[in-house]
Amino acid sequence: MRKADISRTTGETDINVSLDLDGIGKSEIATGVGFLNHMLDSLARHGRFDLTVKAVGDIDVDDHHTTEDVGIVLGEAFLQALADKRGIRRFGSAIIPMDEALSLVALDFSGREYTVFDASFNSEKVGTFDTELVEEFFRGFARGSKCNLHIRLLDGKNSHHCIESIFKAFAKAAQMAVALEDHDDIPSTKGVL
Ligand SMILES: [Mn+2]
Repeated sequence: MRKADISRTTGETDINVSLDLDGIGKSEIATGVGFLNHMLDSLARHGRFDLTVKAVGDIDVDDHHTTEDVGIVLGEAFLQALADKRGIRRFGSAIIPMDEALSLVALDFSGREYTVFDASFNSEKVGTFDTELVEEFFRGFARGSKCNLHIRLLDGKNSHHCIESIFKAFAKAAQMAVALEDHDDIPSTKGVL
């Protein structure tokens, strides 16, 4: 069963994540940050992960700690659910449009954190959400999951579309990378990931 349940409490946030990599895309998301809820719902749906995220953070300050920490804990859930990564495809990538926006995401559950984030947005906010937090979320995910994550916004105008295309591309890339192949090996020449 490729599942994980992780709870993490700090002085800034209290986060619970349940993840089933072999789910059907159902989600229960309550982070207190509306746009982040919308993106995590999209991630579960398009990656076909079953995902529960409950977060209580210091959103009276701003959405920074909650967004970053949800990224970290979600990453930790992927790491735990993948266990020794036996049989997985390991690499995944997707180029996904949303109207005029177009995003590329490539990732490798390599066991080593590295993030390249090449996207800038035309507006500082979507709703009440600061668009600069998208990068914080994905840097957190790479840290928690120990993955190599490349994100490029190739085109786009509307910030909501741009960010949503990134999350959808991330969902499809992650779905591809965690997929089980027809072998029982750990996909590394080192024999460990
Ligand atoms: Mn939307």
